[in-house]
Amino acid sequence: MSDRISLTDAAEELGVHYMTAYRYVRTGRLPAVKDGGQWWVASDDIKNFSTSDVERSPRRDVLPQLVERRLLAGDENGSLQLLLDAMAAGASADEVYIDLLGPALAQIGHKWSIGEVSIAEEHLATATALRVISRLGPRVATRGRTRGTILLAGVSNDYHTLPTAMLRDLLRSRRFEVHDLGAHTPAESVVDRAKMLPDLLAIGLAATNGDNHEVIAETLATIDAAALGVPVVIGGPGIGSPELARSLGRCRPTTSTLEALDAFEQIHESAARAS
Ligand code: B12
Repeated sequence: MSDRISLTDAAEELGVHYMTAYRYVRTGRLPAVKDGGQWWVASDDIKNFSTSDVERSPRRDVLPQLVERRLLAGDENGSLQLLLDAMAAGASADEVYIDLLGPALAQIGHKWSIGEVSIAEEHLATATALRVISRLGPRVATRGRTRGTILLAGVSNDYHTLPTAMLRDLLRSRRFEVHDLGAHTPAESVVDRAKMLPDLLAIGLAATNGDNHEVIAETLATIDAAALGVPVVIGGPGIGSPELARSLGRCRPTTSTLEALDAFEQIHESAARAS
């Protein structure tokens, strides 16, 4: 068992400011234990750290793994710091949400589905992710005159909250006003809210749960019957395929986050042309 030194001495050995070394610890890059109100680092970990540049400024490809670890540890500040560091290093909002946070959650989901991660761990990670994006959202939103309103909701009987919350932030970074009704929203409530939005451009439905096609069909039929005059974009792993989604009702299916963002941009353009 290698001996340990205080984080203050570790910072000196690494040639960085104490706060930088503390950030390495908080973001899970430098293993450390807190004992007697003080952080302690094993000498071996310092040796490994000083030789590997990966830990100092993690390459983009290992970041989802680091984010996954912080989320599973319930470490809100550490997860957020990793994403803010990536933005400081030039990552766009799209890259942070689509290439870092998305894959981290998908990996947690995969490990959960094969029993490597418990329901409690998945719940902790999800709750932490929700708090992280609630702090990240205001930083990626773009100020200025909005380009119209988009109403987002998760279809009924689907308890996945993050898909609309993540897309909401990316749409706000494109200066759209977004109303996110969250998971498990009855179709009637989507219609009620839509009727209250004068400059409504489109409705966006998230379908994550796999075996929910009947509810999707009912939701699309209810919205269609309300004749709101705006397109309905629907996406997520729960739609199966675009063909299947179209067979369920009048909608514009999207199979990825970027495709969804493009769909709303095109809808905005055609509305601008029509006005
Ligand atoms: C967290 C989670 C849960 C949590 C949700 C808690 C919460 N508050 O959100 C809970 C515990 C409730 C849950 C329950 C279940 N879950 Co779950 N869940 C997950 C997990 C780990 C993360 C989901 C998430 O939020 N991802 C966020 C982003 C990353 O998801 P995303 O789909 O990529 O979102 C993007 C797309 O929707 C895209 N998009 C594309 N086009 C469009 C269009 C619009 C309009 C919008 C808004 C978005 C959009 O934009 C989004 C943002 O980037 C996933 C794993 C995964 N792969 O994502 C499993 C996962 C989605 N769950 C799964 C399953 C099977 C279930 C359960 C059925 C398990 C069970 N047996 O009980 C239940 C279903 C409960 C229900 N009725 O909904 C499967 C779904 C497989 C499938 N499609 O059939 C997954 C993939 C796990 C797995 N690998 O098996 N789950």
